[in-house]
Amino acid sequence: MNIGIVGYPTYGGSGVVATELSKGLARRGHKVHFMSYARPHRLNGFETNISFHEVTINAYPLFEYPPYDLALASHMVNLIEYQKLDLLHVHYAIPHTTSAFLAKQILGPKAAHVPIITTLHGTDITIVGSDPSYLPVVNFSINQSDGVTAVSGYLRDETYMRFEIDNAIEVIPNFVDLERFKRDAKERCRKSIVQGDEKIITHVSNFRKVKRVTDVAETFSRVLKSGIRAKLLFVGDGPERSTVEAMCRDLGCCEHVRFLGKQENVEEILSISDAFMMPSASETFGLAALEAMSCGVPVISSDVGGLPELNLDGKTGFVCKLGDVDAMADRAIAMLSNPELHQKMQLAARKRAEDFEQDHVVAMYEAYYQKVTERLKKRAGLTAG
Ligand code: GMT
Repeated sequence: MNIGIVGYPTYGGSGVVATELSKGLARRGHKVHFMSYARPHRLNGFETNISFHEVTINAYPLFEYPPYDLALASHMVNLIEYQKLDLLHVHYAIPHTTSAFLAKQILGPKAAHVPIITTLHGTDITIVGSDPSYLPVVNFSINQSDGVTAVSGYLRDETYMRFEIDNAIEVIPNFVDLERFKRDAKERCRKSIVQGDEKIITHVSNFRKVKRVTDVAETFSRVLKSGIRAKLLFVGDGPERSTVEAMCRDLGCCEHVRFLGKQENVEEILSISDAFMMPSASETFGLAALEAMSCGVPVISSDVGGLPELNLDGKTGFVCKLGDVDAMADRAIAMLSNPELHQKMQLAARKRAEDFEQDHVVAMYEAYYQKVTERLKKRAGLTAG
């Protein structure tokens, strides 16, 4: 198929899923046209069958906020028409789904056979999309999509609860490349961070408030106080970074904490980590946790959103009440001080990650594309008849 994919290029799960899905589809012989305002960080080399189309937004003195959604819709019109797209798959509803609807309206009968599929990822439903300033447009646009998927059962249910949705929402979970994200002794790399039996606790995020990075620091400080020797690695960057740095100073644990910033090859760090922390206030799936689990790293997470679907409490790690840093520290201490339990959880984490194997999930998307395309064709046939 000739597939148009739209996603955000920034460090964040929806952009990673859109990019990795593009690569997976391309490997299966499809031609993929990726549209965004910048090249996503995981689409950094030449990929057979993938073309990147940068959506440029021309500045004009009148515009304080240049209308990206319109520039994107124009781009979609061109690609549907001149690249003869068979399907348009947008990741994150705002504003991608609305731009796709507009593009299809503009092309009329010329695009009637081109399905629009929206994948809902998270705050496009739970935070931004539910805001009254966007809700009616998001609700309308989702209903205009020919197919809708959500990355977890939780997100599907939440979408039905918050919006008035006429469409069936199919759950297609996020996925991981098990070959890339795997355990690796890498003793040299480990030794550059820790000594002897010291443990590595890792957190990866874009440091938005919703990630509760300060809970990570508080939990870590309690782990250190228990006598466990450990280092905390913060990977990523974002608005809460300076707050958490100050907190580490106040807690007196700075010398055991390293801020590594944005990393291209996050798997190198995950593959030598002993525990991963995701104490988020909202998380529809938790792709970063899945990547850690694939590297055999048990996850200590909050109990919100889709996290309990992924991280199985007491098996692949621990699921604790949101904000309960004492519980998170207790669980981390119990696991890191018990080698047998730790190893059992490491194996279980990897095993659980295998349920989300990349090719298997890409094939689910492929099957869904077929289903939606057939349905649209049938509908068009019935209308014509
Ligand atoms: O919705 C967001 O906050 C942004 C989005 C992203 O681009 O990072 O994250 C969501 O989508 C990811 C990929 O499907 C999920 O793994 C994340 O759990 C989800 N984030 C939230 O729900 C906060």
